[in-house]
Amino acid sequence: MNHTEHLTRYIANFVDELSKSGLTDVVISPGSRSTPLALLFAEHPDIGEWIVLDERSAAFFGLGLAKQTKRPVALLCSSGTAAANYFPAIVEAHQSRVPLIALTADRPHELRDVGAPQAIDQIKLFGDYVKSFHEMALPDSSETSLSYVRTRAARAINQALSGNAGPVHLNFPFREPLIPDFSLENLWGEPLREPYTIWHEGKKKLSEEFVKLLADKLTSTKKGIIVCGPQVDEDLAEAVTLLANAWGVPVLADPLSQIRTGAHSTENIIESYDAFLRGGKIRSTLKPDYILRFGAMPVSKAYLFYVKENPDVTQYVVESSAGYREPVGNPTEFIFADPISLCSGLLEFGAHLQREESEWLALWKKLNAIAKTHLVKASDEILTEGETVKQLMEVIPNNSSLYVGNSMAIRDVDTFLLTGPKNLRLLANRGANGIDGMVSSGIGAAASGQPVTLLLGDLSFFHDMNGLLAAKHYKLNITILVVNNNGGGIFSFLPQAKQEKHFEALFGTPLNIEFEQAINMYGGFYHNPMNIDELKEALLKSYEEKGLSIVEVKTDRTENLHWHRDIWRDIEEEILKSVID
Ligand SMILES: Cc1ncc(C[n+]2csc(CCOP(=O)(O)OP(=O)(O)O)c2C)c(N)n1
Ligand SMILES: [Mg+2]
Repeated sequence: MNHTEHLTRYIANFVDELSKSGLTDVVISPGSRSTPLALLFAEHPDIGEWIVLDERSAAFFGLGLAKQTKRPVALLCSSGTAAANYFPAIVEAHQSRVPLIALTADRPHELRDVGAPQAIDQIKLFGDYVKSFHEMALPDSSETSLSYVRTRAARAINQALSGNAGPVHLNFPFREPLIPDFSLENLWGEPLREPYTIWHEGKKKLSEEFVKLLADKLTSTKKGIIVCGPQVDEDLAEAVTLLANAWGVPVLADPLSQIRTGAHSTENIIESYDAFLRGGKIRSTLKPDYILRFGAMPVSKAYLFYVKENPDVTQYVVESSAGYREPVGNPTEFIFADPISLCSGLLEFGAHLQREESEWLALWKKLNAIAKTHLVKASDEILTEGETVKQLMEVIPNNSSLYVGNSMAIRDVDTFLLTGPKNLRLLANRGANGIDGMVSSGIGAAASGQPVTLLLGDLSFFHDMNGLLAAKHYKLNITILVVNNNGGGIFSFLPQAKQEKHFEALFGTPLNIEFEQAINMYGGFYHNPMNIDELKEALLKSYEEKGLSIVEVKTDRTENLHWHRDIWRDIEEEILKSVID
């Protein structure tokens, strides 16, 4: 057997096993060393490929697609700095538990560390940010090698998905020539063969005895709270709200919890806690007996203060597999169990205890109602940042996804995503909170074919304008709402804002550029609404348009700061006057 046949059979078996293990999408960046994988991916009938030139953008595109589809996505690039450009998305995938399979091509071993072109040390390039790294053997098509390469493909998918999902990295050394031979008989191996390796993994469950003990303990107190932080399982909403309703406790729901909106009961959901927990006196009045949290730590800083101020309150943090997501440092009981089964177990054992609405629950609901009244108060015609997000929530289509950028975007969504029946999926890169890769992530999510709106700030948009190319290239439908306050608006809320001499240069960092020209370059529709009616109209139009639509709202950072502070002050004043004294 010659070199080409060894190479072809080895890589064809690898690609085929990825497909048999559930891989449907690969994001490929062009390069020579990765040729065998690129060509065989392109040739495989059941794997779709997305070609994205810039590897940094390609990896975020894959991340967005994997987040939206909840399926693993493979990334393929050439050797050298190409691979290093995957790093930010790998970090985000690790921290937000997204299954990515990074496949990097490499020089063969004799060309490493000898001054060969485009050669860097790719061994364990992503350090501990991947769940596993494996240096693949050189291509060979002996039976042993084909069984090895299939096993490695299946293991990569399993490792990416099992427990807390995350990225894995396989590094492929290739010798030239790199072109496979598609004409080989049985290119993909035995056509009807089952997957090479199959895993069966169960959900974690605690003993009935423990669940009963926990239910007894929690229902023996009156002032519990359930908190739902960022998490992706849509089915949790039903289970957790049934429990909260039965126990008569409030559910503080983060915007990324998938619990604020939907067909489940939202009567005990508190969504405006970020606004009213800003007041120190209000926080101290709301001392809970316990906190039962599902998902990651919520976005809200006010909630973080609230937890910090109650170090003596037992926190129960539920993780479906494992993890330590308790940044406050309070004593915590971690519960590693499937959240939905845990809710139904707790409900079964503790259902008899609470029925009528407690004063505790009524108080939370009252504060929530006051905060909401201020937040939804009809404003004048000025298109503030808050108003922009509020309007978006009104017109965003049912059964669609909202990908939210970091900085003020996620905070404004925290404020304005109010409970309601709309079926929305909320996505964000909150693993590492980067302002990088947001355009690519949103467009990657749109590559699933489902409708996506991306909301982000101007610096985040600028940071990843390269990402727009994929939308043009693949004619993907996406609405991108850019809140352009000409700089980093979030910094105006921080103590740095008082450093007037250096603030604009170091933190405000205005771009002073016209995005419209860039959008024309990528063939996008462009809207620049000047008031609330125009914004609504522009958004509705963007949902009708086929392809890339950008709605740019120009706002003012200082005005935004005052607007937020005024509302928070009004909410606190009213609560202190009418509810808590
Ligand atoms: C990759 C990366 N670089 C820098 C930061 C620090 N950072 C946080 S918010 C922010 C400004 C974001 O500005 P913009 O996207 O316009 O949002 P705004 O604050 O105006 O809402 C920066 C630079 C970060 N989070 N990630
Ligand atoms: Mg900005």
